[in-house]
Amino acid sequence: PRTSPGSTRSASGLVNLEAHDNHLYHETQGLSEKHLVVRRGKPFKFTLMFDNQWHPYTESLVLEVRLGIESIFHFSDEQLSTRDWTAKINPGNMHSESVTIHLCSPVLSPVGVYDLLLHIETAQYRRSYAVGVFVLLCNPWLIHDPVYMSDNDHIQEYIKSDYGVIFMGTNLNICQRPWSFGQYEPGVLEACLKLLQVSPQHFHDKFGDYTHRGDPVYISRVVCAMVNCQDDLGILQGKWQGSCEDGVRPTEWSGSADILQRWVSSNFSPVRYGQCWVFASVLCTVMRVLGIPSRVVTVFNAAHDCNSNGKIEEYYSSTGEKLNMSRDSIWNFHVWVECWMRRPDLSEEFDGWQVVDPTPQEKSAGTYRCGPCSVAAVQHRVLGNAFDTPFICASVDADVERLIVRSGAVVSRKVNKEVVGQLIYTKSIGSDSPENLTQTYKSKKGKRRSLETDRKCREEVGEAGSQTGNFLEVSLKLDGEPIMGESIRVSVTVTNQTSNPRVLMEYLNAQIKEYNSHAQESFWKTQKEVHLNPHDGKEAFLKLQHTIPPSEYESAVAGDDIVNLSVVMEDVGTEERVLDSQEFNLTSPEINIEIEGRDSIQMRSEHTVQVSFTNKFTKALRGAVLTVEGSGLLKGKHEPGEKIEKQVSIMASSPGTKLLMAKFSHSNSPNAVSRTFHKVTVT
Ligand SMILES: *[C@@H]1O[C@H](CO)[C@@H](O)[C@H](O)[C@H]1NC(C)=O
Ligand SMILES: *[C@@H]1O[C@H](CO)[C@@H](O)[C@H](O)[C@H]1NC(C)=O
Ligand SMILES: *[C@@H]1O[C@H](CO)[C@@H](O)[C@H](O)[C@H]1NC(C)=O
Ligand SMILES: *[C@@H]1O[C@H](CO)[C@@H](O)[C@H](O)[C@H]1NC(C)=O
Ligand SMILES: CC(=O)N[C@H]1CO[C@H](CO)[C@@H](O)[C@@H]1O
Repeated sequence: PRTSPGSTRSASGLVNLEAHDNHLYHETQGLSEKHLVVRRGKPFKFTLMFDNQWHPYTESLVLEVRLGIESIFHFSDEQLSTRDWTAKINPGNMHSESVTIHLCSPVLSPVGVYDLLLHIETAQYRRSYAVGVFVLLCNPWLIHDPVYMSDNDHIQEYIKSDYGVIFMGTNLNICQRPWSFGQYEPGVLEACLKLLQVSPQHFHDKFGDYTHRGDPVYISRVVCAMVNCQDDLGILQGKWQGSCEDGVRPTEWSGSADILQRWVSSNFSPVRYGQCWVFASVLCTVMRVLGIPSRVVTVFNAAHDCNSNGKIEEYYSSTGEKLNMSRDSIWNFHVWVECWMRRPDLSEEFDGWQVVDPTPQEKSAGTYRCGPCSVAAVQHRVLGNAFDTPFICASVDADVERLIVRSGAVVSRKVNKEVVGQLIYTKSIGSDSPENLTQTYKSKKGKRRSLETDRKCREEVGEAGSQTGNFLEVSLKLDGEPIMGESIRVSVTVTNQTSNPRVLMEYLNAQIKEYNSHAQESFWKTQKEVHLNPHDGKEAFLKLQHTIPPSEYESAVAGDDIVNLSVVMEDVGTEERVLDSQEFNLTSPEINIEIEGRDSIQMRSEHTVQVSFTNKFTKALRGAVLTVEGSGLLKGKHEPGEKIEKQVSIMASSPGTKLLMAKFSHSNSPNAVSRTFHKVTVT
C-alpha cells in the first residue's frame, strides 16, 4: 500500500529487535524491560519480516535514526559510505522475506533514546515505518570510546555492579554502609535518560545538547548539576540541620532506585533529603547506567574552603568550645564520585579518574556542580585545569589554622597541615574492604608548599604573644566502649615536670560533631580547679575521672552522632593552656536479619525473613518498635509493631543487589535508633 510521504506507520509485527541477543552482546542485560539498550560503536542487529511490504527489485530500503526531534543521521544500506552510522544486511538475505540488519553507531554518538525508522522508497514514492526505539549508552569495552577501561574486572565493579560500600564516620572511627545502586530496578534507566531530557542545557538548546552528549565530560557536568535540586529540576534536596519529618532522613536511604523512582513519579520535584553520600551515590548510579565507569569516594576531613585562601580557619574559645566564626568548615567525611574518562579538552596526562561532586557547596560557572576535575591534576596541583581544580585541591590539602580567641583577641594560633584529606577511601574491586586512594591525590610538591606555610605560621604564633612553655601535658581517654543508654566514663590525665606546684583549671565539654563540622552548642560542660604538686622533684601526675549519665546526653545525642569531648587544662598563673580531645560515637545494640535459606534468592519467589533484636540494656525497654524496609523487596515500610522480633516475607521482581533495612527504636531513649542493612542478591 502506498502512502503519501511523511506519514509513518507502526512496524510492530514487522520487526524483531532481538533484545535478548543484543543485550547479551552489549552487556546491557537487566537494564530495561521496555527498551532495547545497546552500546555505541558496536553493531546490533534487528530483523525485518516483510509480508509483501517490500519489493526488493524495485524498491530500496533506507534506514534513519533520530535522536529526539532532530533527524540527525540518515543513511541507506546501499551507500555504506556514510561517515558515521553504518548498516549491513546479511548478504544472500536480500531477497528473502526476513532480513537481518546489523546497525552500528559511531563511537562518539550522543547518549539517548533514538527512534529507528525504515523507509521503503522508489524515485516516485516513499513509505515510512517506525521500526522501534533503542537506547544508546557509552561503551567502556570499546578502545576508541573515551570511557574505555582495559580491565574487565574494573568494568564489572565500576559499571555492572549494583552494590556499593560507602565509608563514613571519621578517620579514627571509620564505619561503612552498603548501598544499592539499583541499575537493574524498574524505571531506573528511564529516570537516568529523563534526567538528560529535563536538564537546563536541553531546555535551552536541544540541538546543542544532543550533539554534545557524546562527550563524557559534558555528560558528567550536566548530570552533576542535576543530582542536586539547586538551579534546576534536579533530583535531591539537601538537609544538614533540623527536622526531616517532611521527607526521609538522609541516613535512612539504602539505595538510589527509590530516590530516582520518587523523583520521576513526583514529576521531577526534588526528593527530600540528601547529604553528600546520597548525592554521590545517586550520581554514581546515573553514570554507571549511562556507561561511564564510576565509583564513590570518601575523603576524611575534607575541607570546604569558602573564602578560597587555601586555609581553613577554626575558632575556639579559651575553654575549648568551638565557635561559629568562620564559614570555612571541615567535613568529618565528604563523599564524591570519581568517573573514568579521557580528557581530550586537556591533555593525555589528565585522562583517567575525574572527581565529580554533586553536593551543592559552591557554584561552578554559575551552577551548583563541581568537576569533572582530573585526579592527576589535583595530585600535580595543576590549578588552571578545568573544572574546579583549586576547590578540589583545597578539599584534600588545605592547611587548618586553629585559633583560640579570648575577649575578641586571638591568643593562640596553630597550623596543622596533616588534618585535611588524611585518608581517601573507595570500595575495593570485588570486596567490601577499602582501597586507599590517598596517594593518588597527594603530591610531594604539595608538602613543600606546606613547609613554607609552617615557617610563616610559627612567626605568627610569636606575634600573637602567647609564650607557652609546654610544661603541661594532658590526655583524655574513654573508660570502656560508650553504649547508648549507659553512662559515659572518661579519665583525664595531667602530667608535668616542674618543680613548682601549680593551680590548674580543668574545663571539659562535649559537643556533637556536626558532619560539616559547624559548631554546635555544648550539651555537657564541667569545670573545676585542680592542684598539681611535684613528687620528689619527679613528674607530677594526676588522674581525674568524670561520668556523663544518660540523662545528660540522651536528649542531645542521636544514634549516628559523633561526640567530640575535649578537655582544656589552664595554668591559672602562667595562662598556659593545653588541650586534648577525643571523638567517639555511642554504640547501639545490634539487630539481626536472617533470610530463610541463603542471602541469594530467586526472582518472583517468596522468602521468609527473621528479624530480631537482642536487648542488652540493663533496663527493660518501653515502646520498642522494629521496622523493616527494603526497596525492591518489600512494598513500602513494614508496619512497625511493638515487638522485638518479627517475621516478614520478601519477594523481588527484578534482579540485582537489594538491601533490607531493619530499624529499632524505643521510648527509653528516642534518639537511639539502631539500624542494620542486609544484602540480598536476586538472580
Ligand atoms: C561507632 O563506633 C563503633 C566502635 O566504637 C564502630 O564499630 C561503629 O562503626 C561506629 N559507628 C559510627 C556511625 O561511627
Ligand atoms: C574536638 O574539639 C576540640 C576543641 O573543641 C578540637 O580542638 C579538636 O580538634 C576536636 N577533635 C577532633 C578530632 O576533631
Ligand atoms: C593510605 O595511604 C597513605 C598514602 O600512601 C598512607 O600514608 C596511609 O598510611 C594509608 N592509610 C591506610 C589506613 O592504609
Ligand atoms: C554556625 O554557622 C552556620 C553557617 O555559618 C550555621 O548554619 C549554623 O546554624 C551555625 N550554628 C550555630 C550553633 O550557631
Ligand atoms: C610527662 C611529660 O611530658 N612531662 C613534661 C613536664 O614538663 C617538662 C618540662 O619541665 C617536660 O620536659 C616534660 O615532657
